[in-house]
Formats: sequence, structure tokens, C-alpha cells
Amino acid sequence: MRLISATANPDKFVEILGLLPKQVELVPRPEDIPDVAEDAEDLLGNARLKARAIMKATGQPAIADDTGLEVDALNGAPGIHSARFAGGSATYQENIVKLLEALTDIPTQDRTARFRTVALIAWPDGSETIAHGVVEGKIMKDPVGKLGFGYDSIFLPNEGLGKTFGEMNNEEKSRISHRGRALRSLINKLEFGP
Ligand code: ITT
Repeated sequence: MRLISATANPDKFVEILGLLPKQVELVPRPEDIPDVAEDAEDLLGNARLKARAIMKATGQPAIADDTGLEVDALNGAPGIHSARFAGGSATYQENIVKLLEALTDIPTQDRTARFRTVALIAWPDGSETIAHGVVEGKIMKDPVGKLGFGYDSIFLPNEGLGKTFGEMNNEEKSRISHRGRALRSLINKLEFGP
């Protein structure tokens, strides 16, 4: 099976590639496809916008993931605005600085948060396959670890034996991560030939 990746984020592409079984050939998003405006109300809506745009542009099944970091002390922010928390073209580092500043006075026990992913395949016949994944954790007071991407260095998963995602390689992270869970659930819904 051939799936076109809808993500324009190379860090996400590498994680998704590592999660798919050998029966699936993941093709990078063609570079000539323009940016897709992610202006839906929720993760599912944005995943759908991305996957459908790439499916329509290529005529092939396309896979998208939309992910948000929900911080309880900020009433669920940055959520669907995670990529642009510190502004339209914010870097990972600028987003982290803004988030840590927003949580300056919040004590450890109240720094609870979760990553949530919706993964979606848009098929050329108009149908969809959808799956969800969540990982619970806490926001650190300072970044720890240089692996991963995005907010990984400040996210301490409850199941991570004391390591942040920034201290885990892709395999360790994917075992418990939002994206790992969503992609495994998505794959379980697909039917492969012998
Ligand atoms: P595409 O929409 O092109 O796939 P994106 O980077 O905009 O790429 P999302 O909207 O899903 O992807 O993610 C929003 C942001 O959330 C992303 O830019 C990162 O800063 C952060 N993020 C997503 N997944 C993450 C992960 O596994 N670990 C840490 N941060 C993550």
C-alpha cells in the first residue's frame, strides 16, 4: 500500500515512517503542493483538511496527523495552536520560551498536560480512516534533553521512567507517545493482503 504523507514537518515524517509496517510505502509530501491553511476548529478538522488536500492534489491516499499540546493550567492551550503559539512563524524554541513564561508561577503538581494526536487517512473514494492517541504528563520548569522536536524537551510523560521526550530516541518515544498510539490504532484498522 502506498500512502502520501501530508505533513510538511520533516520531524513528524521521520516518526511516522518509523511507525508504519513494511506493507506501507510512505511517500514524502510533494514539494510543489502549497501550504494547507489549518483553520478548522479542532484536531480532527485540521487532520482532515491536510489529508484531503494532499489526496486531491495527488489522486492517491494521503495520511495526516494533527497534534496539540494541552496544558491544564492554561485551560488547554496551546492545543490546536501549538505550532504558532509564539506567533505565525515561531520556532520550536520560541514556543517553548513562551510556554515556560506562561507557567512561571505554576507549581509542579499543577503543570499537568497531554499531547493529543488525530491521525487520518483520506482515500480517493472519499472515505476516511481515523484514529486518536493521547499521552499524559507534566511540563518541566526548564528544557531537558536534545532529542525529538517541538515541545519534547519540556514534556515529562507519566510513563517515561523520569525521562522527558527530549531524552528519548524515536523508538522509546513512539512506544508511549500520542503519535505512536494514534498510528498503531490507525494501522489496526487497515486491512493488508497476505
Ligand atoms: P504539519 O501540519 O505539516 O503536519 P505541524 O508542525 O504544523 O506540521 P501539527 O500542527 O500537528 O504539525 O503540530 C503542531 C506543533 O505541535 C508542532 O509544530 C510542534 O511544535 C508540536 N508537536 C507536534 N507533535 C509533537 C511531538 O511529537 N513532540 C513535540 N512537539 C510536537
